[in-house]
Amino acid sequence: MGTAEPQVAAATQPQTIDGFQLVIDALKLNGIDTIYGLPGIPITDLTRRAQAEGLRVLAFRHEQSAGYAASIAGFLTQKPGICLTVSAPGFLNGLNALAHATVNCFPMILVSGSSEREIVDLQQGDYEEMDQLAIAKPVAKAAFRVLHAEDIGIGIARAIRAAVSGRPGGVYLDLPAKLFAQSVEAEAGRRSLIEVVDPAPRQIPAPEAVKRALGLLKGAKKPLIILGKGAAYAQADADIRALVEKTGIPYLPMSMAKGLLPDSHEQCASAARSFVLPGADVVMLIGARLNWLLSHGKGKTWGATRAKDWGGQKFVQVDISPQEADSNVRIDAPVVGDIGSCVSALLAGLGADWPKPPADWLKAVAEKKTANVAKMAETLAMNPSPMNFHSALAVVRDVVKANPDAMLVNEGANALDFTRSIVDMHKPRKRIDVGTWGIMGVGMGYCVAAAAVTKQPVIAIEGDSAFGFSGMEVETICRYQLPVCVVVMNNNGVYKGTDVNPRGGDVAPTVFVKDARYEKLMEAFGGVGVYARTPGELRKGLDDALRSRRPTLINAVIDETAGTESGRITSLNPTAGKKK
Ligand code: ADP
Ligand code: TZD
Ligand code: MG
Repeated sequence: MGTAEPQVAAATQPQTIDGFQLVIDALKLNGIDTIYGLPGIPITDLTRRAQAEGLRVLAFRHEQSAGYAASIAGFLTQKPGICLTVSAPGFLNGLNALAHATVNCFPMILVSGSSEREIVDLQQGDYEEMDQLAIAKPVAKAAFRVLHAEDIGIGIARAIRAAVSGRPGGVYLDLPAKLFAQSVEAEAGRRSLIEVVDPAPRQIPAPEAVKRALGLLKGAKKPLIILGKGAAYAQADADIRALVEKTGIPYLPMSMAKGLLPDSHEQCASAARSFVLPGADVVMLIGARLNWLLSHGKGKTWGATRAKDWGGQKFVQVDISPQEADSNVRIDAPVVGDIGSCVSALLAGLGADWPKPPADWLKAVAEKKTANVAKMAETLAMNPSPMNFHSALAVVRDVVKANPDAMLVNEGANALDFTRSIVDMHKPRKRIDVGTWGIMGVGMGYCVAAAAVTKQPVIAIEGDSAFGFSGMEVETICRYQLPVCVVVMNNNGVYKGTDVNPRGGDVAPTVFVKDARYEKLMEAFGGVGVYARTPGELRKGLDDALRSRRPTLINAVIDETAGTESGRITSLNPTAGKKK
């Protein structure tokens, strides 16, 4: 008899939903399936409950790696990568990645728990007290804070739109601890969530802008196309290839645009870079900025006599940001819109009788390319002992060719520059690297995200210094049993291992412990360690790793004298008396 009463009471009790659940539901509603993060107050339960609700929660050893993972997941998927951190110190550890995402135009949302607003704002000394929103703003594309559970849906919708629409970037979302425990009536809570409709709307270029660009290209005697990582991000691969092939114009891929068309393509001018940049008269940039990586469109690289002078090329720039044009030199034909729409409009405008570029230009580019490829082949064929960057990377080049679906992660100085020029890419979005800032530390975070997102094997070519920034994440790689093979190009230091402290005592600042056994780090967590002193040993290690898909670290012993200061950008080092 008495049992009926409590049931009636339960039925009339309003059902509620808490802040934790609303965050999870909002993410799921928007197709987010993975969180990259590191638990702790106040978000530990969020990580647990997200996992229990079927989201993949990948927990890292340092928030910076989780952030880099989220940023590159954004690049690969066109959905915001989510990085979840605790307050103040965890937030700050993630901040570098947020800035990296913004600078590189990768969509990412850094979600951080934060402390009590009332105490933070009065600076009364709360646990991990910090005004995180204010600190995130200058490095984020947008930053939001949610104070009430009923606004979680709006907060997440705004963050998603800000991250992926227009020029993508890093967004900060501040979730104060109190929010998670707040409850709202379940039905109202559910109605407050937003499934974002068309988060990255197409932006169609103006017809007259397309016409202007085509007119300029048509009149060119020595045209060149430069593809950047914006073009890779856009996933308009077939149309980009068609545009390049139908115009017959030689093209240069920027680092992360390698493979958009296979590097072996006959129109690829990578091997003639220092010939085509100064030689071209009309250059079409597609998703590439004229920043330092392209010498700002000025100076000797572009055929000018003095460093600050413009080279005289005319530029077409295809970009989603209307403010990008004229940032460094005059852009004669800006085409503003999303790359998919722009490239398809350009293609449509080519018509049936588009003339190929003048034969003497194509011949000159081809000759330069053949000569440089032959020179490089000679260097690559040498087999010095100890190995140098070339003999080791000749092996990597062959392995990547045999495994074109594998992801290639790359960071370091010489380890970066030589890999970029020696290892051909065969498919789009397979190469991910240090990006616009030339940042060290992205490596292991990228490996985890690349494996999680693509399910393909990952090969990471890492300078020994670069690897050190995120080396502890080999535990993360082992924990999730990811098919990642890390190759540490071990030359005993930053650029080289040969510097000497003229005063004796401490070793030079660029030098590490000699012959460090990095492979044992992987073994410590159950992965495979390989010590490779010859190209044959390196080849075997890579082949075994790709076959077994077991976490592997190959310690590739490289001649410690082989590198150069700062790799290919020695000239950026300030030196006394140098005029810039
Ligand atoms: P890279 O370093 O490869 O030269 P950048 O990062 O300098 O490339 O340039 C990428 C450019 O691509 C940015 O200016 C960005 O605004 C643009 N971009 C990114 N995504 C898109 C897109 N979907 N459509 C058009 N432009 C885009
Ligand atoms: N810190 C961060 C976050 N990013 C950086 N780019 C640097 C420092 C400076 N830096 C470079 O630009 S490359 C590099 C550093 C420290 C490491 C180069 O050494 P490596 O590569 O072992 O990774 P190589 O093959 O020895 O040149
Ligand atoms: Mg090194």
